[in-house]
Amino acid sequence: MTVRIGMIGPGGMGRAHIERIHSVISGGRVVAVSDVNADNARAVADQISGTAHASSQELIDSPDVDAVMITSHGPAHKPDVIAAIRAGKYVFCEKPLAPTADECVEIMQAEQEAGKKLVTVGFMRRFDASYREMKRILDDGEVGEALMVHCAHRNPTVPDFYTWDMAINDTAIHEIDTMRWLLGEEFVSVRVDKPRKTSLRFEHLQDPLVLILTTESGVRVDDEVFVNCQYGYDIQCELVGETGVVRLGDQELVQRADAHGRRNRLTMDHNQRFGAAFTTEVQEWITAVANDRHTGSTSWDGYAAAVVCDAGVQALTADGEVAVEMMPKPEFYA
Ligand code: NAD
Ligand code: ISE
Repeated sequence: MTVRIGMIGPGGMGRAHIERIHSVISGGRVVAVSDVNADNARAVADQISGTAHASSQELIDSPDVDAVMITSHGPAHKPDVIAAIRAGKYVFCEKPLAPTADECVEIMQAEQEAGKKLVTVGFMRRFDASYREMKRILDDGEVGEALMVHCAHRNPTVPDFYTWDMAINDTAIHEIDTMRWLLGEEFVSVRVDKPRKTSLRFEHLQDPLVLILTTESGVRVDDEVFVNCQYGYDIQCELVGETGVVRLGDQELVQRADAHGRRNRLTMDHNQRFGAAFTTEVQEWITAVANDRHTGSTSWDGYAAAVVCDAGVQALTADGEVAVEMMPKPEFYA
């Protein structure tokens, strides 16, 4: 069976997913698209010999669409995720599930009313081979109990529509989700430290910043977010355990040695750095949909990340720590 996918918002991320689905991944095909930018929908539909729908709802209701991928901007996600749930269709939604925890609660309510887990959130780092090996080492007790994790999330530059809160709910959300998954526990507080700002980008941003997060058991996670670092897409993570330390290898690209020295080529964006993780993530989703199963991060994970982000955004303007107030996990997501 080929899973016929309808994609809402085929911009940069969506087109990269289409490329993967049509050239590397098996079992699925993007057959329909919609976009607030109708010209974009038409152009992508022509490229894939598919249908351009006039609205998200029309795409979701189409009998030719088995499952939905949402790759529009975060603030646009909620109504389309809920419409897909109400149509009884599996839906893969790029992160964030929605920009605030309240919106994620509405999505969880709709999903529980449907009585079936239909929503997968695109937290692709859970599928990255290096993070998976780090988790195996921790879970097998090879470095003892986790005490601290040092993370860095650096982008070369961001566009001018990137607002100050996006450092948390668009960028740091990746570490927030990955650390919840890696450590297997929730965060209870967050603080934001604000170092000297880079002069190389927009005045409205606090760039860089450092999130200091604490988990239920007291593990301390620091996350440097620096989205105008100029030199590359540089993702770092070092977990300090009671008996050892494990850190991510440096990038996915080759190391080179020549007359100029020994050096790495750096990845420059998420598609280069996490290309293999995206492929595994989307392949697993398509295979699961074909077998009428849920896979990957749930709406609860989308909600939990959003609660921490909400507290993080508050911490941007607060002095000291902000508590993370999470609702009890519904049995449905246990
Ligand atoms: P983009 O601007 O390139 O594409 C977004 C597309 O959505 C555009 O074509 C836009 O016209 C369309 N759109 C906006 N509002 C819409 C609406 N209400 N209905 C239909 N279409 C709408 O953005 P992008 O960089 O591709 O990001 C898209 C999503 O992917 C975001 O949620 C972003 O956070 C996520 N993303 C994830 C990663 C990752 O590493 N996992 C990386 C980049 C982006
Ligand atoms: C973007 O939306 C992503 O998800 C990237 O992975 C991240 O590095 C970037 O900061 C975000 O804006």
